[in-house]
Amino acid sequence: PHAARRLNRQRLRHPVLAVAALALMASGAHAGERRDLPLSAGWQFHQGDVGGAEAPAFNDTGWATVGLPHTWNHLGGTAQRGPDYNATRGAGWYRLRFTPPADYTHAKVWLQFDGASINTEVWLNGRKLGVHQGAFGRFRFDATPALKLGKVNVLAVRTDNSSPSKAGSPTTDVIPMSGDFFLFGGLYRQVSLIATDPVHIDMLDWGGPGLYAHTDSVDGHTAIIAVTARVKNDAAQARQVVVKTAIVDAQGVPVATDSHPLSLAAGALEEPEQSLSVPNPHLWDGRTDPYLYQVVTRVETADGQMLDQVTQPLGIRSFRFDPDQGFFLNGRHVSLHGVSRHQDRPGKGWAITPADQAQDMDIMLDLGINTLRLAHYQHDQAIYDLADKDGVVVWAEIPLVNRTAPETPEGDKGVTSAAFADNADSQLHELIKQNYNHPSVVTWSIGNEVNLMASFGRGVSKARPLLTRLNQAAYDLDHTRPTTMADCCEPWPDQPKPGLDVVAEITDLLGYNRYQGWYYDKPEDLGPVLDRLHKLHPRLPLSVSEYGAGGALTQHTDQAQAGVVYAKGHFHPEELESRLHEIWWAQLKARPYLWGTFIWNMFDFASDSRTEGDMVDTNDKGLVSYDRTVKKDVFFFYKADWSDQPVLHLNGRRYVDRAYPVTDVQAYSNAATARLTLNGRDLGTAPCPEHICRWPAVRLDVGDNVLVASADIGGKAIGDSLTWRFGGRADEIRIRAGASAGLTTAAGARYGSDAFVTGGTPHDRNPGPEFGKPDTTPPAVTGTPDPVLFETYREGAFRYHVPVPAGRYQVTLHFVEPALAAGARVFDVAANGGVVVKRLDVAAEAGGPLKALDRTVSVEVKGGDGLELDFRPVTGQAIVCAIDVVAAR
Ligand code: GCB
Repeated sequence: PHAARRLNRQRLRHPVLAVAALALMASGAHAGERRDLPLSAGWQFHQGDVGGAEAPAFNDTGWATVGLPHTWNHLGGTAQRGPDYNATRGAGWYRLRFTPPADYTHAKVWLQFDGASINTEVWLNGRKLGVHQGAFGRFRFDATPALKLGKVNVLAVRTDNSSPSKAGSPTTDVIPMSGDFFLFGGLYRQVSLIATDPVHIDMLDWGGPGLYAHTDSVDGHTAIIAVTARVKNDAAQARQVVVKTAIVDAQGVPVATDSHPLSLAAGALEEPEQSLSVPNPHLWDGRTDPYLYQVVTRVETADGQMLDQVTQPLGIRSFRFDPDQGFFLNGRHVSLHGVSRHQDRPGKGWAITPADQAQDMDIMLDLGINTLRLAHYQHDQAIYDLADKDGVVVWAEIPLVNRTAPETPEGDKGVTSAAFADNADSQLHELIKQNYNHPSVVTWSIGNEVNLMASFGRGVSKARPLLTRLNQAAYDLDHTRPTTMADCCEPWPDQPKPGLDVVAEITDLLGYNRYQGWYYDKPEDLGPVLDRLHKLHPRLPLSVSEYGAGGALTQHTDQAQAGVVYAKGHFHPEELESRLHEIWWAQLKARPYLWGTFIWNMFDFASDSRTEGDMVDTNDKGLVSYDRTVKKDVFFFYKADWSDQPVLHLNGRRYVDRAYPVTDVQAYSNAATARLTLNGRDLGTAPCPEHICRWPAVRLDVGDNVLVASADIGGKAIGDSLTWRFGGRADEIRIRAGASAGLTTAAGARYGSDAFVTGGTPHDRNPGPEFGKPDTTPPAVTGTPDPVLFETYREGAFRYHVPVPAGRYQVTLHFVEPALAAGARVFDVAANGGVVVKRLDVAAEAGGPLKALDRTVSVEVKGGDGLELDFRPVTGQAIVCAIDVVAAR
């Protein structure tokens, strides 16, 4: 018997054989298998509106021929803006001629759209099948009455992604109203024609599979699986059927079966519930062991003829969330760390392929995530399938973003229209029904930053009634998963914000989107802020649903790792993104009460409201570039912590042309120590605490600098290398005080960004256009050919330790008084202890504010300790805009 069973297993190893496994249960032959005809190729497309295109005879010969997935929008990832995106939001028409097989006789035929954006109207042979509102859910129409078998049919589809604020737009009540992401238009997922028997598992259940399974209970010996099939009889006569369900293991072997006779009146829908007991269940255990069963339900005639069959994934697992201890999977604590992801790519927009989905998942797994927030809407089934298969725990959500009321004057007062609320509810139904069976999904999110507008002082948030309705709907649809949402703006008890709802404690769990040190506060504030929120809501399991910083591949700053970190407008140096994450992650990791943390964002993504970093229409907070080709340095910081692969990555590989002859060198690694050489010279072995290896104050050669790092991880040698260039001189250092970016003057002098400094505070009179803030132009400084050099300054009591070799130097200090009158600011400057500038009053000497003033002194630097410039206030605060230290020649 043993051998026989083995043979049986081998024969059944192929998943397709799961079908055969079920056939073993059946007493006779079967006929009615579903037929699925993809409608991907040969569509005619017209961008814009056109009258009468739904009519079969309409002449579309001038239209473009396209295949699915398709969108007409192409946005983001470019340095220059293309055609105004608003012009490309509107209608797009698609027409397809196709011939369904003549042998679909007695069948029901359904048109399935896996997702179309945003408002979709569908006609078949001139007959309107329906409208779907919402860009993300799958939807189906009954095509049977309009379909002509064996003949040419004409399918016409009008999609419309007009902004909801446009007069007459069909999207005025369709969520989302707004958000920091672009809503691409069109048939951006697949369309297919599915034929079933008149007696079938329901096709019109919010786009869902019609078959729903969950684990009722599980212990070491047995799992009880509850399976509900919605069985529909669209035939004109009553039918006697048998609903047969099997749970099939990963080898294709049925491990539990159940048979349920059912009487179906004509037109009836029945929902028999079956309870199956799986002995010795093999658990779905996250990334450790994402074991999957399948639920196969088949409807048969009383004499064993198959009428319909549906297969769904099943992962047997239990999980819970604890407000103090975080997340538990199958009774074991798992600290969930991961990312959020958007579904777009350059050139393709949302019209991405299964290969793109798989590549995204591969990159995320390589990073080492064990959780994924699929923001801010329902993604394609492919990615939930991959999460099941790879054991990634998923936060799934609906696109209720920023606003819980329509974009109308009424909506600005927080008044939600019935249509708006119903649409949010429909999209929640679609999300839950369509993703119910994915073991990866552990929570349904009903909203994101719903009181952001009110926190900006724009409109009023009265989110509670709608959120309460959605929360209840989620429970009614699925009692097995808790609800959650992502909050931006909860005010402190001591800082009330009038007109702003506190939405915490509506849902079972909560996520906070936190940008301490990016949009507000300081990066070190993140942990204390979370502790306050945890104290405020002691029974509420909390996560950080977003944290992140922009990182541009072509923008760089010096010495961010030494503590000079601040962002300026659209200037998003990659080094700053890395540094902020180092500070944030140390704090998040130290807070075990958080059930999960989600970096915003895995990939750069399109957002028409943004210009930042080096790109327009792009949010550059990705760990990976929009086109997926570049992993930013910070990717390797997390990979070193999260993945079990050996990591050694030298940072700054895109900052090739260096401003300073002396710089810290840093690598991310999960080795204990790493060794560094520069042009073959040994720079020593550095420890790598918290996965950061650092070689401070490395002196570069003039010309090329080949840096090679090496380490040993578990007996395996690992290495990384990069080449920097230093085109300046070893005995010349020019520092732009207070600035995050370097600068080259009109005369060609190269300044690095602020560095080598302790104390004081950086200031920028021209912070540049910032997200959500008006652009500013500072008043110009006179008396200099380089006014930009005088836009930034450092102020306070501070010291620069300039690493120049011994010798005589000309030290030029550049000053401007930004605002104060003569007498208000007086200070000394000492060089290596001796006062070289005494009682300087910039306003008095320059003749008033905003007038440039230079002071040059000659200083002898002895020994190897470099030059220390000490700015000592006498009255008010000291100040400096730039410092040149140039060897006297
Ligand atoms: C948020 C939003 C997200 C934005 C992100 C950002 O809080 O939820 O949609 O993209 O901030 O980058 O500002």
